[in-house]
Amino acid sequence: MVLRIGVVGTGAIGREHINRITNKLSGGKIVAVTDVNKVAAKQTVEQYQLDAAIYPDDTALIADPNVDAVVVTSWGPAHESTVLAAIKAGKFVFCEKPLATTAEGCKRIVEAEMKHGKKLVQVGFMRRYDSGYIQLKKTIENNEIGEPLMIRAAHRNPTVNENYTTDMAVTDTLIHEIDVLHWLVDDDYNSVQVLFPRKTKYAHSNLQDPQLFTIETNKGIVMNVEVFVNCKYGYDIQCEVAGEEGIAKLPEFPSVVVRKDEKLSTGILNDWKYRFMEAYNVEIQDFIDSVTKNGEPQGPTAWDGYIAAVTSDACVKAQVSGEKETIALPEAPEFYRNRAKLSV
Ligand code: NAI
Ligand code: ISE
Repeated sequence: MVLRIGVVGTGAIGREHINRITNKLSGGKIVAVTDVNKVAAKQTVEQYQLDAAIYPDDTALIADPNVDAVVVTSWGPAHESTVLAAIKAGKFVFCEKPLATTAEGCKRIVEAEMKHGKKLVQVGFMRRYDSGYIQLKKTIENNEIGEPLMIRAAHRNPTVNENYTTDMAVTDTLIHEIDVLHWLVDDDYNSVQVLFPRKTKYAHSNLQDPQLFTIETNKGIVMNVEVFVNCKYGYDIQCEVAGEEGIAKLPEFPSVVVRKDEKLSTGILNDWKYRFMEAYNVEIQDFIDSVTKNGEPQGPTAWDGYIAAVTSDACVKAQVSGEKETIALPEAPEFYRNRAKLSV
């Protein structure tokens, strides 16, 4: 069976996903697209030579009986209404982060999905599909470093545009660590505090950059996460877990090592697209396969999207207050318990 997919939002990552579904993966076909920017939608259909309908909006796309699943790659504030409409129509949804921009919005999605009675939604937390994070998780689960005590992580982008504000360090960037770090150590967060080091001269006036988040878990693991989005030198994702018996580190992205002119050098990527290319491929293939074979996606759930949003709200509150803020996570309903079963 081929999964017939409609894409809402044909911007940067929308096109990336369209390209991978059309030219790299199997079992999925783009049959419809829409974008508030009509020119972008038309250009995308032409660029990838798609045999796909172009709809004026998400409502019309979701109503198309040829659309089995919806990929939501529009701007964050537009996600909630599209996901809710897709659930109402009983269609599968792959939604890029954030699931919704507020915890209340995510909760509405969770409630709609539970009311529907079957899991339909997968959230684009692709790091759970990255081979480096998977190896790191296995190392921890196999007890190779003993009980995890501390994590040091960094999320660095070379630069961001003028629209990127201080809170987006949480809602747009840290959100990936928020999801992946608790998954890594199988624990829940309970507090967060934020420090603003000296501001880089490369950050524009609306942005405090870099930022340091100290997040604590129920078991007492302390996570120190740096977000630095004008680091200049490249796109760099770091994660080191210190345990009672040893230290485990996320592998570096492989790159040729050159010995030349009395120097040992290796490249660093400059874009998320390349760093997580394989993870996005595995993630979307898993969505297609699990939906077509098992009738429900098995990746990160709407509940994962919701608890990430609750955590993200606490982080933004801590940015403003400068205090240690509580992260009060609700208990997962039966519907979502053990629901994200990744087969990778
Ligand atoms: P973008 O700005 O390049 O593309 C977004 C597109 O959505 C634009 O073409 C815009 O016209 C369209 N759009 C906005 N509202 C719409 C609506 N109501 N209906 C239809 N189309 C609409 O943004 P980008 O970088 O592609 O990001 C899209 C989403 O993907 C964001 O939520 C972002 O956070 C997420 N993202 C996730 C990444 C990941 O690593 N998982 C990486 C980059 C983006
Ligand atoms: C972007 O939206 C993403 O989701 C990337 O994965 C992340 O690294 C980047 O910081 C965000 O702006």
